[in-house]
Amino acid sequence: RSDALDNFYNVYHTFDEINTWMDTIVTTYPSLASQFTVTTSYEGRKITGLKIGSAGSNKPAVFLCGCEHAREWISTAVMLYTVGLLIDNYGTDPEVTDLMDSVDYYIVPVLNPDGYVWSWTDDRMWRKTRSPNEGSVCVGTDPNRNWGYQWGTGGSSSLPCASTYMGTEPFSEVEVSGTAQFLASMPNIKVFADVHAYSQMWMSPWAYTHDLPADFTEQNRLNQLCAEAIQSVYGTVYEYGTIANVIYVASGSSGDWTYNDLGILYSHAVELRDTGEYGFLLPEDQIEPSGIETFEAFKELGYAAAGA
Ligand code: PAY
Ligand code: ZN
Repeated sequence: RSDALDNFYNVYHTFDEINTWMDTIVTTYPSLASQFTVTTSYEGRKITGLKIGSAGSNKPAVFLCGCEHAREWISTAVMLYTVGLLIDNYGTDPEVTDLMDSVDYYIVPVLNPDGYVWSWTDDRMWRKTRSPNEGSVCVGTDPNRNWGYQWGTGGSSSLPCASTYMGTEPFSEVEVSGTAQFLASMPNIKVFADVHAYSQMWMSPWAYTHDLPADFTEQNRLNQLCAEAIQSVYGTVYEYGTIANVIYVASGSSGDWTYNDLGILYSHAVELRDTGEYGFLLPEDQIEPSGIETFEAFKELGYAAAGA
């Protein structure tokens, strides 16, 4: 890592700081980076991301997002780190250069900005959105139980106070419906990864059932490549397989919908470091190794998109 923004990447950042950083990236690297808008949150915040890649039209694309769950700060830090590594290595590292010539990365640092801001200002352990629930004092829906495929069929709660509250109906959360619409409008997206923390797992559908999808062999081939790519850097061990089989049944999660409804074969749920020692409170000195090791897996996703 080389550039002047270096120190920026090794600390956690507020939502405002991230937005300012995105502006800086776009103005500093206009040929490699542009900003896009996904949708708007319940409290009116813009959900945006950076499209990273060299010029070229109709390129296949990888979509990566962090902090669908507010407290999982390392996932956002890794999104920022990934942008830094892609840009830094363009023109110097032949692999990354080739990759950015053939693939675009759509990187959304914070998918749930209302929750993310709340986790900075009021409750570090907040997970859900911040939309009110009628008839309840409890706020928020679990956005990763709110996607529309097999919604409410297991591993989610119908109680508004639960941390896995599924919402009143599929896509009740504007962050989720807006992201789904954005993805549906982007046919070039061949690979999807919803990045969470923690547990060190690289997963694919299904989340709603223990049954294996028809494409499991091919999907798990990429899961394994990603897990091995990560392990090759510092030895960090990732489990891999389907979401239901590796972690637990979770209906209404993002990857089931992107796979089933959009036909994105390579739809992933990723759990970053650690395995529970620090959990959501991962120290900042683990941002850099997390960023560097995860980047190796994100390269594999790029190759998969290029070949898909
Ligand atoms: O699709 O990633 C998925 C489902 C599994 C995750 C979920 O519950 O949404 C796993 C948890 C997460 O990242 O939110 C794991 C963490 C440690 C938790 O809060 O239980
Ligand atoms: Zn999560």
